[in-house]
Formats: sequence, structure tokens, C-alpha cells
Amino acid sequence: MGRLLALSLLGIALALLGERLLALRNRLKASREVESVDLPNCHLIKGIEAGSEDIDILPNGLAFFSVGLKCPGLHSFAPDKPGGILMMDLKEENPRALELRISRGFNLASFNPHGISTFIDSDNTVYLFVVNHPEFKNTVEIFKFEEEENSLLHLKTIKHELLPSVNDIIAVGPAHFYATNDHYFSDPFLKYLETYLNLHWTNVIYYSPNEVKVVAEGFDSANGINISPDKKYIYVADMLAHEIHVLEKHPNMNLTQLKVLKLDTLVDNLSIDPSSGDILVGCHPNGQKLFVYDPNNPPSSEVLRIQNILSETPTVTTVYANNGSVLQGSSVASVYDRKLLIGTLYHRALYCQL
Ligand SMILES: [Ca+2]
Ligand SMILES: [Ca+2]
Repeated sequence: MGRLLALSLLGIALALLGERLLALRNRLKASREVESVDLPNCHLIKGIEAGSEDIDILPNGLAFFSVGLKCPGLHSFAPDKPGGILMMDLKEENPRALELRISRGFNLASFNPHGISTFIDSDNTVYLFVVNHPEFKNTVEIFKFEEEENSLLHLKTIKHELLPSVNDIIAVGPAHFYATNDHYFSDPFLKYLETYLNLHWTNVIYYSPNEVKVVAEGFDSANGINISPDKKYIYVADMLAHEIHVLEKHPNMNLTQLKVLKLDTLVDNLSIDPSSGDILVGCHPNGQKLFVYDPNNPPSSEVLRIQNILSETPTVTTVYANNGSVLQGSSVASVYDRKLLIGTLYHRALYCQL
């Protein structure tokens, strides 16, 4: 009887694991291929060869790139090179990406930047918030941008137990932000396990010097985050659920869910087109190819534009799609004055004139 019970339990466990594996393949869209959607006036940006996971553009056309992200198990074309922040002036005719100097005292050797966000204070000070993974830990770094010197002055490192696996941030004050955790755990094995078991334990945190709290939870894998132009709504990309959530922001900074837009792709970072309020989404059509890198069958790229997300029928358009022959693993797309920048998790970056 004992053996029969043990065998039954083993059978149930194996069936459950098999079901989860099949579900994971669907969440990764492991068999999806893309049809190319080309843009006519694009070129790869010189100096970006090992990823620019996130891009944020100031209202004056200065674009920041977080480059060189490394994560355990993730492919890298420059595994020994620390990451950095590059800048490009989109007002120039032929802009180039230049690396910003970072003030002394900040540990550059372990700099591993991920999601970024800019914030302009009422006195016009520009802050750059950077998710950092030094030695694969999780911090948020706040820098002051010094335009004349092309440099970043490091102000503050934030660590918190509610920030165990930060992916992206949106700054809402000089030391205030919303952040997504893409996992509940920080340990790589437990991260893998929670993803495999599809626990939906990831969340959004509000951080301020006085208060840190969970403001939204239950995501499969919360990823990109941004704010609507009128500052009333927070948008959150749930990568493995293929969803964009619209959350209403309250005066106490709590969030309540308003709606969910279902898509057919793995959604990464979200940017706002300042001219229209549209959301631009860097997407991974096939997560299997992204996470298990094969140079002969590389990950593809896809950029979506979402118009009128609050309306009953938002319009979703494919702006760009490529099978990996040009651009692999697009994670972000940002636009400024008819110029489009597309960044990737670990590959190159594209500059397009629309
Ligand atoms: Ca961001
Ligand atoms: Ca991301």
C-alpha cells in the first residue's frame, strides 16, 4: 500500500511538472516566428554591441542608454566588461552615442545597469534613476545629470527588502519611484522555480524616503513600467502573461487596477511618445530563443505602438519586426521628434528616422 501511494504521488508530481512545462512553453511563445516589418531609414548605433536594455529620452532630445546588462544564465557578448550609461543628442543631424563619465566613489567595475528613468525637478535638476545589479544584487542608483560635463554625479544607493529583483523603475520625485520586481525571490534557483511553477508572486513597489510599500501584486513577471503624460495612470508590462496593465494612481501613491490589455508577445519596457501619449513597447516574440541563445537561430525583435489604451478598443500596430538578422532581442523602443531608438537585452541598438 505504501508503495502504491508513493507511486501515485510520483505520478501526480510528474503530471503536474509536465503540465507546467507545457504552460511555460506557451508563456515563452516558444514556437512563434515573426514576419518582418521594416523601417526604411535605420542604422545600427556605433558603440553598442552588448545590449542597451533600456532607453529614456529627455524633453530636450537627450537620450540615455543603459548598456551591458548581465544576468545569471543570460547570454552576453561582453561578459567581462562592466556596464555603463551612454548618451545621444537626438537634436543633432548625425548623433553619436557617447559614454557618460560617472563621479568618483561609485563602483564602476561592478556597474550592471538595467531599467532606467529620468526625473526633472521643479528647479530643473535632471536626475537619472538606474536599476543596478552589482554582483547580481539589486539596488537603485540615483544620479544627478551634469550636462556641461557630460557626467553623472552619484547621489544615492537604495537597497530594500521589498526590492529583491528589480527590473524597471519610473521616477516620480527626486528620491521617489515605482519599481517592478520581475521575481519574488532574489536567489537564482528560487527565481527559476517560481517562474516554472507560475506562482504570480511578482509586484510593483512604491519607494520614497519615508514610505516603502507594495502597491500592486499578482503579476506573472512584472517588467517595464511607465507613467501616463497626465501622471494619472501607471502602465506595467507583465512579460510572460503578455499583458499591459493600466493602474490608477491615487494621492497616497497606491495603485488600483483599471484594465488589462492582452497581447501576443512577451512585453518588456514601455515608453511614452511625448507627441501623442501612445505607448511604445519593446517586445520579444519568442522568449525561448531569447533565454536560450543560439547564434544560428537568434531571438527576434518586435516593437508595438499602442494608441488610446484607455479606450474600449485600443489600436495596436507593429512598428518594427525582425527575425534577428538585424536586431536580436528588442527590449525597448523610445521616440523623439520622429526619431526612433530600439534597444536590446544583449545585442545592438537601432536608430531610425521615421
Ligand atoms: Ca524604464
Ligand atoms: Ca525590462
